[in-house]
Amino acid sequence: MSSQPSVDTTALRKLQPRFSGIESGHGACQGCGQALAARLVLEAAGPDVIVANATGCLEIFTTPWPQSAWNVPWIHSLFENVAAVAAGIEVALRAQGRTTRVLAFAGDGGTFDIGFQALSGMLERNHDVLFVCFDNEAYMNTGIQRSGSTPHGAWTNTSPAGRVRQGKRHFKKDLLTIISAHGIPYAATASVAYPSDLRAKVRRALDVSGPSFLLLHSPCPLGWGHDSAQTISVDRLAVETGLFPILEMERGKVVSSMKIRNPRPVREYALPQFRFRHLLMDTPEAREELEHLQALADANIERYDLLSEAPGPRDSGGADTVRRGGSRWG
Ligand SMILES: Cc1ncc(C[n+]2csc(CCOP(=O)(O)OP(=O)(O)O)c2C)c(N)n1
Ligand code: SF4
Ligand SMILES: [Mg+2]
Repeated sequence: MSSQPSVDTTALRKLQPRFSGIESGHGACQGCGQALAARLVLEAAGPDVIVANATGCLEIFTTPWPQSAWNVPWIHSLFENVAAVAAGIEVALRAQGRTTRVLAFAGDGGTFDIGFQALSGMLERNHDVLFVCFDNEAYMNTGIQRSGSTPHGAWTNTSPAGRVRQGKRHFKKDLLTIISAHGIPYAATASVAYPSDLRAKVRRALDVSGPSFLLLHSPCPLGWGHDSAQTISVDRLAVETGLFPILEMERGKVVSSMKIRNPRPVREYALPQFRFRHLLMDTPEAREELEHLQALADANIERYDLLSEAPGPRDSGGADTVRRGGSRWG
């Protein structure tokens, strides 16, 4: 009989998160960035919250009737009105003198596109709600259709790649700038590849009084076509290429950014993903589109002054990342 290594379960338990807002056993795909992202947001927000959740993958995979993976009060809204539902909850809680915080969760389709009108109204009316957009850059729940957030050149079922066109023809909508034009107290971007940064931003957003917004890059192995074990490494590359800048804004002004110590070419980001596979072919059209994507990444780096040679407390080459074994939860 082989001897088993002894496991100190008490020590292991101490390494587990203090509060888990979403239980395991839900139906997300393996390696789903959104499932990890939602867990991290709730870990930071704590139990005294109410979540309003727009239709989309997160809502579907956590609530197959009659089960629920949520450990917090949770309500499913329509695809388009989660911000209005959250605003109503916030007003009711305020009228009751309660301090419970309200979170609105939506995908990129429910934020950039169909839910934008309700979101803009919620920000303009100054509701004390944290709106989190889980950005997986397409309408995943209904079978990978392009959204306003899908990056230029990416394949989806409604932005096909072939002889006539090379994936999506339009740019990813610059939502953060549109949000910041509302002059809200706090808006930020974050990535599941940098969990400490992500959790700190959730706490910061909940500390401010008034509306706050978090754009959370959340890889989708099914829709992006990467291996489910590569979710974190792919999202690190989204940051390290400059394609997804990590920023904080207060009242419309950028107040901090995650510096890139070792910028990577977009080819490296595209390589593990099916949705960019056509851009790596040896044709003039593919080369041109890849150059275009690189130019977009370079423009972000320049616009937000993202390059840094020195290691800093918040740089993309730092230690803040998810590691196998979960030893960094705390
Ligand atoms: C008014 C309306 N139109 C279309 C749908 C169908 N629908 C449900 S979820 C979804 C896609 C959601 O995409 P996104 O918000 O990006 O979330 P994801 O599934 O990618 O996480 C669509 C089109 C709907 N429920 N309601
Ligand atoms: S389709 Fe994508 S977003 Fe939806 S559960 Fe699967 S990995 Fe997650
Ligand atoms: Mg989506």
